[in-house]
Order: sequence, then structure tokens, then C-alpha cells
Amino acid sequence: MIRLFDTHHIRQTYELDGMWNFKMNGFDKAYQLPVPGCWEQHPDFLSHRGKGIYTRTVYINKSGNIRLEFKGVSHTADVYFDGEKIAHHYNAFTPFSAVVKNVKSGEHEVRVEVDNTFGEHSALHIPNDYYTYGGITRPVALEYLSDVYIERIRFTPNLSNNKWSAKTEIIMKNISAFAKTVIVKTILAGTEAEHEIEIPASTETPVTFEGDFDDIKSWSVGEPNLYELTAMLSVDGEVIDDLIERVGFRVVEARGAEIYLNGKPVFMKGFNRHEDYAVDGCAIGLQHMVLDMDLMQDANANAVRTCHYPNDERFLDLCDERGIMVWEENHARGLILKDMQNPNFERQCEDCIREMIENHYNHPAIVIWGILNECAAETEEGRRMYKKQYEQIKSMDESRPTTSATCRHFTDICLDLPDVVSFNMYSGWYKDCPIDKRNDEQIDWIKKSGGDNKPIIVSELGAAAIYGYRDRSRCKWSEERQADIIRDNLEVYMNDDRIMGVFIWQFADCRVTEEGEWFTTRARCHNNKGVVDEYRRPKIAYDTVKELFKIYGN
Ligand code: ADA
Repeated sequence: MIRLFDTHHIRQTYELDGMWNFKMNGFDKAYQLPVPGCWEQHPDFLSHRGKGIYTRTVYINKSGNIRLEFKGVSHTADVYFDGEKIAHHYNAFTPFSAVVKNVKSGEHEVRVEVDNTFGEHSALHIPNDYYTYGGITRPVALEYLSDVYIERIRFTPNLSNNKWSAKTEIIMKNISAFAKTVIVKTILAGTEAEHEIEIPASTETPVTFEGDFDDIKSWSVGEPNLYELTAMLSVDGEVIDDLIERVGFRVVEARGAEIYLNGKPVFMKGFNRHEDYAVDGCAIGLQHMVLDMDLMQDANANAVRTCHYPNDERFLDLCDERGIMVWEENHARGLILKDMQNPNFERQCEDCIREMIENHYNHPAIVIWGILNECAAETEEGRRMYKKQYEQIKSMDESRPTTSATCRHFTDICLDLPDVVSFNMYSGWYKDCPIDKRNDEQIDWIKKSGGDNKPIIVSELGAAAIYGYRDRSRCKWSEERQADIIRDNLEVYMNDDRIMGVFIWQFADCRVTEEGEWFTTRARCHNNKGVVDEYRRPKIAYDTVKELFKIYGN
């Protein structure tokens, strides 16, 4: 399943999930591996870092143009169609696609060479406090395309004087050598509109629709109303293509020191969630996504942070359906200046931000874009890159606030750049100190360092515990101590009206890389700060969060 709703009724599209042939460089044996999936699930590749080759046959039932769409390959893909290279993509966490024109009907071979190695070629996937798996880790689809088709839709709702309106941009693509005159029609909430337009040869052209919507129901945390937005393309009276998106009428803004959703202040209380599940690796199946969502909602959360990369669209669809606000961020964690000076870093970040926003723009649940978690925000060169990335986001989406989670306490020189200031703080875990005093010092510094009159979010707080380790001494690493530390932190932060949101670090224990400096000190080679373990078995802290999220922040 690619999305939680049908994205086409006219365009023929086939999902290529299933068993693919597989060969790992350096291994003689031939395998069959499931797609989506991580090769680490196979006993021969439990911790393998290398290059593997997936191949399968596809049957094309009518000659014409096709598109292969990959929702995620970890972490680098080189795609071949009948031996000809059609795509190269870096980053496990953003989708990409490749169009092949004038394919003859019959059998064809798709080959995907996948690389999850570390090195200068990979500025974002590096040894880290989460694991970089290998494989075709998210769904794959094959589509039949006409010469002119709908590339994507951008839906921007607006609320003014309690009246909803919306701007819908239908981005059309003409891959033929001839201009085409088409009719583009949209249907949304019972309102239909159409435009006739000529699409020049070999171009990408937007068609804009604007309108008022009087009797719609807005999207909110408590009432996440969604609407299907259908775009159809006709040539000479025949509908030849369509694309269906699912949208919500909601607006979000940073207004003074608060965050407003549909004109009302909102408090974000939730979890940091890595895409990592004990037996799935990062290729989390829908049922385990739903399990995570059910547990987070049972714990009275209303938000989730996609630490530290763009998430699977099916999970974002779930957030849309359940009314869970999302802080989605580009792919970066804890990169010092030397890492940011990797010659590939800026381009790989730029690609990730572009693909994240192009593909996730329409999710009403996404209320904030984040960048560069705990990167070198204390340096002038780092600031140049932060500024560039914030500007890129604003050039693509002015409808959402921006932020970045800092840990450069008292040295960060980028707090004037985002709309929302966020900080990670582990009082009681990494530093035994009075939480309230440290919080006051932190907020006082923020206000003097560019963050004055901006919303403030505690983007990470927490402590580690080994699942099942109970100790009446409540010593560190016991479940009791983790619950105590989280309680003490939440009682300070959720009673501080200067704070507009808290995200627990973290929802579930996750695997970390064995390479790298201090990560090897992680017990079990896991980050054990989950309130549930990697099998989603709740620790004592789960009930502590459930209790406090129910009391505060409503
Ligand atoms: C940082 C980082 C997280 C995680 C956390 C921890 O704040 O953003 O990814 O590594 O520390 O567990 O120490």
C-alpha cells in the first residue's frame, strides 16, 4: 500500500511490493528479499553495510510511457530499466521517481543497486544515534503515463474573517515534443472548476484554481476533517489522467510567543518517533505504524516529531486522519561543522528539503517544518547554512512556521532565523540539576539571543531505561528512574506558560550504529530512551506520560 487512500481512478498504477531477486556484493549466494524491507532482516545481513542489487521483471501491458515511483530506498539507489540507468537518488527518507518513454509492451527488467555504506558520498547518513538500514525500505509503484499528465497538486487553504478559501495549483507535465491543449478540472468539497490551457512541449506548467469554501468543516486536532481533492485531465473530451490528494482546511501560524491553529492557540504534546521497529528495521509496515499511532494517542499525545528525517507518507496519512500534529524535519542529526563541510552536505540537504516539501505539502497534520537537529548552529559557517535552508523552506511554503532543535545552549547564533525556537534538554539524565532553574536560565538566554517574542518548544526531554529492569533504588537505567525524570521535567515544562510544546525523547527504543564514537556506549547498541521498547512493550514511563499529558496541555 502506497497511501491510505486511492490516488488514482483513471491512471493505471501497480504496486511492486513482493519478493524481488537479490544479490549482495561479496556474497555468491542468490536471495529473494521482500520489498518493502531491510536486508538486515535476513540472518546473513544482520549488520551488513554494503551494496546489494534487487531485480525483478515487470510486464508492461500496453506500449507507452511508464513511471517507476520509489517511496524510499536506503540510502542510495541507482535504478536501471532493461539495463539502462534511469535514476540515481540519495537519502532513504524521501521519494523519487523515473519516467521511461515509449516502452514496448511485454516483459522488462527493473534493477535497483542499493548502497548503505558510510563515507564522503553520504553527508547525512553517517554513524549515528539511529541506524541506517539497507534496502528498498518503502513501497514501489509502476504507473502508465500519457504524454501530458498531472505531476502533483499543491493545496493551500486560507482563513480570513472566519471565511475559508483555498488556492489549488495543479502542476502539469508535457513530456512530448508537441504543445498540447488540455482541460484541467478539479473537484473539492462539492465544488467543481475547470480551465483550458495549452501546455508547451517538454515543460512543467502550473494551473491555478482559487475559490471560497463556505460550508466545509475545518481540520483540527479534535476534528480532523479531510476532503478528497480530485484533479482530472482531458484531451479532446476524453479523461486521460487524474490525481487524487487528501487535504484539510487548516491554517497554522506563529503569532507572538504562541502557536495558533485555525486562530486558536495550541499546545503540542507528543513524542519523538524514529522509524525503527524491532523486526521491521526502518521498513515499518502499516500495522506497526497503526500500533504506534494507537499507543501515542492512548498516551494522550496530540503531536509527533519525525526525528530526524521525513517520514513515510502512510504514517503522515495516519496523522492526518487521527488529528495528530506533525513536526516534520529534513534529514540531519548532530552534525558538527566538519560534517556540514562535507562537499555533498548542502546539496543533499537541499534535495531532501525540496523532496520533503514537494511530496508532503498537502498533509494538514504537518504544522511545522524543522531542520538540522543539533547541528553546528554556534558557528558563522553553520549559520550561513541554517539561513539558506530556512530560506529554501520559505520559498517553497510560506504557510507553515519553521524551527530547529538546538543543543548549543548559550552559544547558538541562529535563534533569530526560525519562527519557533526549540531546544533539547536532558535535565536529570545527562545533567543532575534543578530542572526549573536550568529552564529559566535557558529561556532567559533564548529571549536575549534572538528568540524573544517567539513560541518556544522543548523538542526533546527524557531519560533511558532498560525494558523490564525494575529497581526499588530507582537508580539510573531502571524504569522507575526514567519515569521519575520524565515526570519531573513535564511538571516544570507543562506548567510554564512560556513553553508551547513538549516532545518526549523518545517514543520507542531504536537501534543505533556500532560505528561512530560514543554510540557504542549505548547499552544493547540501542538508544534506550523509549517509553516503550523496540517491540512497543510499555515501560513505567509510558503511564507517567499518559497521566501528565491528560492533565496538562489541553
Ligand atoms: C540528542 C539527539 C537525539 C538523541 C538524544 C539522546 O538530543 O537529538 O537524536 O541522540 O540526544 O538520546 O541523547
